[in-house]
Amino acid sequence: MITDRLLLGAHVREALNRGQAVVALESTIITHGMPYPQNLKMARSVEDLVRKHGAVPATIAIMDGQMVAGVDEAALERLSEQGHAASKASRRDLASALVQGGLAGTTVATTMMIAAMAGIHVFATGGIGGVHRGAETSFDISADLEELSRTPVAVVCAGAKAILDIPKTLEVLETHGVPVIGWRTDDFPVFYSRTSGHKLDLRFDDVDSLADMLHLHFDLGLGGALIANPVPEAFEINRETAENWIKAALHQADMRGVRGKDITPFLLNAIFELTGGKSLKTNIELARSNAEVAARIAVALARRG
Ligand code: PSU
Ligand code: MN
Repeated sequence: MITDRLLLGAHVREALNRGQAVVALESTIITHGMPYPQNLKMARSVEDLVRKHGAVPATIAIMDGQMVAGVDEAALERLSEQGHAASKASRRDLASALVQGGLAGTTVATTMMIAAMAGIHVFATGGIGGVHRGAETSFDISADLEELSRTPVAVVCAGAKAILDIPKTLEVLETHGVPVIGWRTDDFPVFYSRTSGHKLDLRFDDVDSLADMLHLHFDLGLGGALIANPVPEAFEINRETAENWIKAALHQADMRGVRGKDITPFLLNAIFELTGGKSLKTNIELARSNAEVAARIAVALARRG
């Protein structure tokens, strides 16, 4: 039974029972996306922002044989301290991570799955996985994209890191029928930078119209949706600078032959080190901004029942 393995935090269970707004948050960003202790600080501050905007935060992780939606403060600390010593669980790893026990950070794909099982339909993250550069030979396409096509959760992100091939990522999302919605933008953002030069066909500027659209999308059984919220201007890094970081990180990965599930964490860490931590400030601020937008959407969706 799923219910034996799914544990809802008391605050999350109550909110869901009352039909209140809940926002899911992922944990691979904590275990594999940022170093300690900044990861813990980010995780707490993102939860606080969700609360401040009227929703209940549900950070999702795999802990000691259970899928937990709404981890407590002690669990946030454990996840942050373990970092890369925890495993990284995407869809294919879910059952084995549960059987193995211990801690696993959930990627966007697994966080969506667990959120949907719990009855949560809005999720905030930093950046999603996508089609990697060179995918035409490596076939490296994140399971996040397929999950978006089938699982009814709206994922608010700052686009995708330009460590990915952005046009191919957008093409795969289109093939899978995933709406990619610009939140107050016409241009797909690329994590550190507000624009990529790749235009989006869908744009929403007010939260009520977006909630109407999402409500119908879920009602029709059309799977998930991606909401792209550009990093706040004050923290933006220009595209050339970010591109130089990324090229250097990709070069390192290539030299060391990093592959598979290790590539995304490797690149994130390489960029952190290359920039002497400068990339981290932007990373944290965009996660915070996404949490705020997600909370507002969740509140509007909760009103629609
Ligand atoms: N991109 C980021 N930060 C992250 C991730 C991606 O800028 O922390 C994490 C997310 O959890 C995402 C996962 O779901 O990496 C994708 O991994 P992969 O490419 O192995 O599917
Ligand atoms: Mn991959």
